[in-house]
Amino acid sequence: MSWHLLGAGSLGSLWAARLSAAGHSVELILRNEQRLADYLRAGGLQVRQGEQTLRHALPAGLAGDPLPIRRLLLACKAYDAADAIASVATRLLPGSQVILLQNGLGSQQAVADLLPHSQCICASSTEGAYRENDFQVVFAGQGQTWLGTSPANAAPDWFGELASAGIPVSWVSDIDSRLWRKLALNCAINPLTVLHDCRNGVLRAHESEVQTLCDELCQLLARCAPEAAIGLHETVWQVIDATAANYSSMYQDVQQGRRTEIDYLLNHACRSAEQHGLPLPALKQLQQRLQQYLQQRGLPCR
Ligand code: NAD
Ligand code: KPL
Repeated sequence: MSWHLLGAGSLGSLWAARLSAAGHSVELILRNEQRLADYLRAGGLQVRQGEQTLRHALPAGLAGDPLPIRRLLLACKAYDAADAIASVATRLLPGSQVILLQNGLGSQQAVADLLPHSQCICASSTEGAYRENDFQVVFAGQGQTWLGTSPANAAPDWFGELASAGIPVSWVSDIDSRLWRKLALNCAINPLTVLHDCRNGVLRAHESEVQTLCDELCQLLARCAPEAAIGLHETVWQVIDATAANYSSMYQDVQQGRRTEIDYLLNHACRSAEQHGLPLPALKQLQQRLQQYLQQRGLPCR
């Protein structure tokens, strides 16, 4: 059974390369004729890990191609997910399965609403990859990816193929809770690294600010995903220490003038707090400061 990949960027290329190297058929769906021509000229996807660079000449096509899709990996940014899926919706067979690799929350529901006849599988990943050039990806950090459905279902029969292709995956029954936990970590760390213009580790110097945000995020999690609140403060500090020398993904997006995923992280947290009638002043103020900062740099604040 073949896989299709929509969103041949950092994380998606990493998945496609491993599946293909393990003998699975994978076809890329590229955005337009120009991207397809660029890809064909590049001669495939290139993935570098340490000293080793491998090229994977995977077949590629466009969203409008006629072949039906049974298994799709959606690996674009959260803000592109709904438009991307709409472009292939008519090709998805009834009962098809779609893995959603987006960080944050909100895009998964938007996609699921467009696909009433497919099964959407959400993912939360701590793997790290970045693009050096078009179709050239660096595998920068080992990690883990948790997958599951909401409401919980058994793992699909092909799930073992992912692990045997070397993708470190676990099937979980609490994917919502894991997505909320990751969202909370990202809300406690990423916006502050942007506003203080710093690496993650420097947040040790802003301890009370981080603690206040964690207090409020715990109040929000208590309403939305109570298990995700357990030990949040400790985990935030562990992540800050373990990634002290790194710049957060949001920091890197801003530095490179790229749109951030704020709408699926901090904005989503603030919207959810409002829906629950929960006043979270520090989180709200953080959102206002970050939105102002982004606006001043000509970047979208959603
Ligand atoms: P990326 O920007 O490197 O890749 C996204 C790709 O999707 C791009 O190549 C873009 O051209 C393509 N795309 C967008 N819309 C499209 C469309 N309509 N048709 C075809 N292609 C389209 O992004 P990424 O870093 O791989 O991140 C993807 C998601 O995974 C994000 O939500 C991110 O937060 C999450 N994530 C990334 C990492 C990482 O290390 N890169 C780690 C964990 C989670
Ligand atoms: O996920 C992260 C990111 O940079 O997006 C960490 C390292 C956890 C910081 O929030």
